[in-house]
Amino acid sequence: MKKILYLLKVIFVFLLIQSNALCKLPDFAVFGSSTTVIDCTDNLIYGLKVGLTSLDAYIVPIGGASLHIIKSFDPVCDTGTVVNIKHNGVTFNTFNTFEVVIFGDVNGDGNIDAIDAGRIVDYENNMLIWNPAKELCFLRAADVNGDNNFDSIDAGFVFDCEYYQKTKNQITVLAN
Ligand SMILES: [Ca+2]
Ligand SMILES: [Ca+2]
Repeated sequence: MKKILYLLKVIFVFLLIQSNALCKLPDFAVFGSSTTVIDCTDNLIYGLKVGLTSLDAYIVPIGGASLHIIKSFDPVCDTGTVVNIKHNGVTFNTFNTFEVVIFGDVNGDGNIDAIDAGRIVDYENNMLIWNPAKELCFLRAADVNGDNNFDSIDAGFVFDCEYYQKTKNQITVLAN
Protein backbone atom coordinates (compact mmCIF):
# COMPACT_ATOMS: atom_id res chain seq x y z
CA MET A 1 0.00 0.00 0.00
CA LYS A 2 2.83 2.35 0.91
CA LYS A 3 4.47 1.65 -2.44
CA ILE A 4 1.26 2.56 -4.27
CA LEU A 5 0.92 5.81 -2.31
CA TYR A 6 4.55 6.63 -3.01
CA LEU A 7 4.05 5.92 -6.70
CA LEU A 8 0.96 8.13 -6.82
CA LYS A 9 2.91 10.90 -5.09
CA VAL A 10 5.70 10.66 -7.65
CA ILE A 11 3.18 10.78 -10.52
CA PHE A 12 1.44 13.79 -8.93
CA VAL A 13 4.73 15.72 -8.59
CA PHE A 14 5.70 14.83 -12.15
CA LEU A 15 2.36 16.09 -13.52
CA LEU A 16 2.67 19.28 -11.43
CA ILE A 17 6.11 20.00 -12.89
CA GLN A 18 4.81 19.35 -16.39
CA SER A 19 1.84 21.69 -15.95
CA ASN A 20 4.09 24.46 -14.65
CA ALA A 21 6.40 23.99 -17.61
CA LEU A 22 3.47 24.24 -20.02
CA CYS A 23 2.33 27.51 -18.42
CA LYS A 24 5.59 29.13 -19.46
CA LEU A 25 5.23 28.86 -23.20
CA PRO A 26 8.08 29.93 -25.44
CA ASP A 27 7.66 33.53 -26.53
CA PHE A 28 9.68 36.61 -27.43
CA ALA A 29 9.98 40.15 -26.14
CA VAL A 30 11.37 43.56 -27.03
CA PHE A 31 15.14 43.56 -26.73
CA GLY A 32 16.38 46.07 -24.13
CA SER A 33 15.34 49.65 -24.85
CA SER A 34 14.97 49.10 -28.59
CA THR A 35 12.12 50.74 -30.53
CA THR A 36 10.45 47.42 -31.38
CA VAL A 37 6.66 47.28 -31.30
CA ILE A 38 5.10 43.81 -30.94
CA ASP A 39 1.49 43.78 -32.15
CA CYS A 40 -0.01 40.66 -30.55
CA THR A 41 -3.43 41.33 -32.11
CA ASP A 42 -2.28 40.96 -35.69
CA ASN A 43 1.00 39.15 -34.95
CA LEU A 44 3.14 41.86 -36.50
CA ILE A 45 6.48 43.37 -35.53
CA TYR A 46 7.41 46.95 -36.43
CA GLY A 47 9.39 49.89 -35.09
CA LEU A 48 12.49 48.49 -36.79
CA LYS A 49 14.89 50.00 -39.32
CA VAL A 50 15.00 49.56 -43.09
CA GLY A 51 17.49 47.03 -44.37
CA LEU A 52 18.31 45.16 -41.17
CA THR A 53 20.16 41.88 -41.67
CA SER A 54 19.45 40.66 -38.13
CA LEU A 55 16.69 41.17 -35.56
CA ASP A 56 18.94 40.30 -32.61
CA ALA A 57 19.07 43.92 -31.39
CA TYR A 58 15.26 44.24 -31.54
CA ILE A 59 13.67 41.03 -30.23
CA VAL A 60 14.80 38.39 -27.77
CA PRO A 61 13.48 34.85 -27.12
CA ILE A 62 12.03 34.09 -23.67
CA GLY A 63 10.48 31.07 -21.93
CA GLY A 64 12.91 28.61 -23.46
CA ALA A 65 12.10 29.72 -27.00
CA SER A 66 14.24 29.78 -30.08
CA LEU A 67 13.37 32.14 -32.91
CA HIS A 68 13.51 30.77 -36.44
CA ILE A 69 13.61 33.67 -38.86
CA ILE A 70 12.80 33.41 -42.57
CA LYS A 71 14.12 36.59 -44.16
CA SER A 72 12.06 38.52 -46.69
CA PHE A 73 14.93 39.09 -49.09
CA ASP A 74 18.04 37.34 -47.82
CA PRO A 75 20.06 38.82 -46.12
CA VAL A 76 17.45 41.52 -45.43
CA CYS A 77 14.79 41.27 -42.67
CA ASP A 78 12.19 43.68 -44.08
CA THR A 79 8.44 43.40 -44.70
CA GLY A 80 7.36 39.78 -44.98
CA THR A 81 10.11 38.38 -42.78
CA VAL A 82 8.62 35.52 -40.76
CA VAL A 83 9.51 34.94 -37.11
CA ASN A 84 8.56 31.45 -35.94
CA ILE A 85 8.61 30.88 -32.19
CA LYS A 86 9.70 27.36 -31.34
CA HIS A 87 10.69 25.55 -28.18
CA ASN A 88 14.43 25.53 -27.96
CA GLY A 89 15.61 22.22 -29.36
CA VAL A 90 12.20 21.21 -30.74
CA THR A 91 12.28 22.75 -34.18
CA PHE A 92 9.21 20.98 -35.57
CA ASN A 93 6.80 22.58 -33.10
CA THR A 94 5.90 26.23 -33.82
CA PHE A 95 4.11 27.97 -30.92
CA ASN A 96 3.38 31.20 -32.74
CA THR A 97 4.30 33.13 -35.86
CA PHE A 98 4.85 36.86 -36.37
CA GLU A 99 5.68 38.92 -39.48
CA VAL A 100 7.81 42.02 -39.85
CA VAL A 101 6.43 45.30 -41.21
CA ILE A 102 8.71 48.00 -42.58
CA PHE A 103 6.41 50.86 -43.57
CA GLY A 104 7.01 51.81 -47.20
CA ASP A 105 8.92 48.68 -48.17
CA VAL A 106 6.08 46.63 -49.59
CA ASN A 107 8.25 44.13 -51.45
CA GLY A 108 10.58 43.53 -48.53
CA ASP A 109 13.81 44.07 -50.46
CA GLY A 110 15.34 46.48 -47.95
CA ASN A 111 14.68 49.64 -49.98
CA ILE A 112 11.84 52.16 -49.99
CA ASP A 113 11.71 53.24 -53.61
CA ALA A 114 9.75 53.54 -56.85
CA ILE A 115 9.16 49.80 -56.99
CA ASP A 116 7.22 50.01 -53.73
CA ALA A 117 5.33 53.09 -54.91
CA GLY A 118 4.42 51.22 -58.09
CA ARG A 119 3.05 48.27 -56.13
CA ILE A 120 0.90 50.54 -53.97
CA VAL A 121 -0.54 52.16 -57.10
CA ASP A 122 -1.10 48.69 -58.60
CA TYR A 123 -3.00 47.66 -55.47
CA GLU A 124 -5.11 50.81 -55.64
CA ASN A 125 -5.96 50.00 -59.26
CA ASN A 126 -6.79 46.34 -58.49
CA MET A 127 -3.82 45.13 -60.50
CA LEU A 128 -2.30 43.56 -57.38
CA ILE A 129 -4.04 41.68 -54.59
CA TRP A 130 -2.90 41.32 -51.01
CA ASN A 131 -5.02 38.90 -49.00
CA PRO A 132 -5.64 40.51 -45.57
CA ALA A 133 -5.76 37.07 -43.96
CA LYS A 134 -2.41 35.94 -45.31
CA GLU A 135 -0.58 39.08 -46.39
CA LEU A 136 -1.51 41.63 -43.75
CA CYS A 137 2.11 42.69 -43.33
CA PHE A 138 2.22 43.98 -46.92
CA LEU A 139 -1.03 45.91 -46.48
CA ARG A 140 0.29 47.50 -43.29
CA ALA A 141 3.56 48.39 -45.01
CA ALA A 142 1.64 49.98 -47.89
CA ASP A 143 -0.43 52.23 -45.64
CA VAL A 144 2.43 54.65 -45.12
CA ASN A 145 0.35 57.43 -43.55
CA GLY A 146 -1.72 55.07 -41.41
CA ASP A 147 -5.17 56.20 -42.58
CA ASN A 148 -6.35 52.68 -43.51
CA ASN A 149 -6.38 53.58 -47.21
CA PHE A 150 -3.90 52.28 -49.76
CA ASP A 151 -3.60 54.91 -52.44
CA SER A 152 -1.52 57.46 -54.32
CA ILE A 153 -0.98 59.48 -51.13
CA ASP A 154 0.95 56.53 -49.70
CA ALA A 155 2.80 56.14 -53.00
CA GLY A 156 3.67 59.84 -52.79
CA PHE A 157 5.22 59.39 -49.34
CA VAL A 158 7.32 56.55 -50.74
CA PHE A 159 8.55 58.80 -53.58
CA ASP A 160 9.40 61.46 -51.00
CA CYS A 161 11.46 58.94 -49.07
CA GLU A 162 13.43 58.00 -52.16
CA TYR A 163 13.91 61.34 -53.88
CA TYR A 164 13.99 63.78 -50.99
CA GLN A 165 15.86 61.50 -48.60
CA LYS A 166 13.06 61.75 -46.08
CA THR A 167 12.94 59.13 -43.38
CA LYS A 168 9.94 57.08 -42.51
CA ASN A 169 9.00 56.87 -38.85
CA GLN A 170 8.76 53.12 -38.32
CA ILE A 171 7.08 53.45 -34.93
CA THR A 172 4.17 55.85 -35.26
CA VAL A 173 3.44 55.07 -38.93
CA LEU A 174 3.54 58.79 -39.71
CA ALA A 175 5.82 60.05 -42.46
CA ASN A 176 8.38 62.60 -41.26
CA1 LIG B 1 11.15 47.84 -51.42
CA1 LIG C 1 -2.77 55.37 -46.47
